[in-house]
Amino acid sequence: LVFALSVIFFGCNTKETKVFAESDIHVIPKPENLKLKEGNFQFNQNTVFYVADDAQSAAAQILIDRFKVAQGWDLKTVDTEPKSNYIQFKTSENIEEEGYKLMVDNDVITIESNDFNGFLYGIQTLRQLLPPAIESQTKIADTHWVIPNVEIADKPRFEWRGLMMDVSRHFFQKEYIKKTIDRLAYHKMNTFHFHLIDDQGWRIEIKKYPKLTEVGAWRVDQEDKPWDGRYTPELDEKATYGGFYTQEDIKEIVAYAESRGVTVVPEIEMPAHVTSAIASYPELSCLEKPVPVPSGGLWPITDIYCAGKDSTFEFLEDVLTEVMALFPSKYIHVGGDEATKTNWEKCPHCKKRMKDEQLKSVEELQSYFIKRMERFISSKGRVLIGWDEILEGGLAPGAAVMSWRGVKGGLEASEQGHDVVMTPGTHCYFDHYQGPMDTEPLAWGGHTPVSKVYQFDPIVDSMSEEQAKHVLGGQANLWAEHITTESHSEYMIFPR
Ligand code: TNX
Repeated sequence: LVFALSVIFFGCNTKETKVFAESDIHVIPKPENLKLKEGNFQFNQNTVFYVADDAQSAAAQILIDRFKVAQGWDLKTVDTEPKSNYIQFKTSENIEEEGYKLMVDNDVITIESNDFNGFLYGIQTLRQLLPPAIESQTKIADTHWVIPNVEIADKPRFEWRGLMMDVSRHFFQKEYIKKTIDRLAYHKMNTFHFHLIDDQGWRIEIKKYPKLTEVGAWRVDQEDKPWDGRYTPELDEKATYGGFYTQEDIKEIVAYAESRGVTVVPEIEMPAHVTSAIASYPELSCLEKPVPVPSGGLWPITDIYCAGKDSTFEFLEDVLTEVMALFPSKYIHVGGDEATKTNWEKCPHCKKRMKDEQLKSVEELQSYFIKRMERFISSKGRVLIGWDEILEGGLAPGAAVMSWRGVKGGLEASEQGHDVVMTPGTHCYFDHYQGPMDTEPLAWGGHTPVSKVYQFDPIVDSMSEEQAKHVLGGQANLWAEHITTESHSEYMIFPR
């Protein structure tokens, strides 16, 4: 009987009246202003999205797609105003970048914004107000798609809200990258930092240098055993672990991210963390000796790009030219971290470079390296960003800094007038433990529970107002030396 009645109930699409309390609302991150009102809005198969342009219908599409999968409905967009039961979009010049206003009433929902991300975030808030079943990957029966009447006004505090994923130490499939980007957008994050290169694997197809992925993308699978620091070239033919993204894959990922208001910032590491490149083209290093792509992730590895040979810079400019054609992002990340410079001290090419350029130390040689790349990147209208080591020995004025060794680098960079993204290891490293070590999967070390992450503020107390203006925002980093599966990655990223 209950079954029969519910069939009739749903079949007739009766309006559900539900009384909501504030504690029923779980929008993450918490909106700046939220007012719960009386009444509610119920979605049904006749609900339509009233849109005026492509940006609005692209935002609507995100929720239309969810209703399709979770309920089997084909909700429509329309361009004339319906009488009732619709979501309308209004362009409002008074709303700040990426901000939005959401008004939910009994018969109509209004999303106001001045840009695509704002409309999208209004939609993401609806997605979060709906019952969790809206996230289902299969068709769900018996759900009342009812949400409370609310008034929400929200805008981001920072323009850079990022997550970095290291796809070198662990190769993540394209579909998983897209899924992660969708979840970033769900949480109104807008930047995906793609750590494509590291010692343990080169992960992006470069047409001019095919060996980067023929050789550099593959290694012996020893993820369970950290690398012992010895090169064992005889293992090369067993190098079957790895993978890479073709240029078509990259285009697909970038387009998918764009449809979700997420910018993909590529990272092409230099001058260190590049054994995978040296394994492919040994002439890139000072030693010019063949090496295999190492497993595990123990640092330090001392073989890095030669800073003396012009051919190194030609190679990097060629690589970056292909990379910039694929990624429209304003920022291009060049790594710059943890460069052991012992080879540079002995290399005749590097010594000559230091003499010719009147450089007094290998730190100044690294600064020369990064400044030279900065000239190239800025000549293409992009902005160089790198890990805080790029400050050592001086940095080109236009470059931006990612502060990872605590907030020190960020303080120094912002003092010097550089823009900064804060990602201190203490709060933003999701390769750290989040609970008692004896109950957790192997992690890099450190203890970074969700409560600590929640205390993270990209603006440091001791900053002047001028410095604070240079803080673009914050970012979480998932380094993957110890990550072996997608579900393990999920566990480390969420809920932090
Ligand atoms: C340092 S953070 C690195 C990474 C490691 C990470 C492990 C940074 C710029 N470099 O290569 O994966 O520590 O936590």
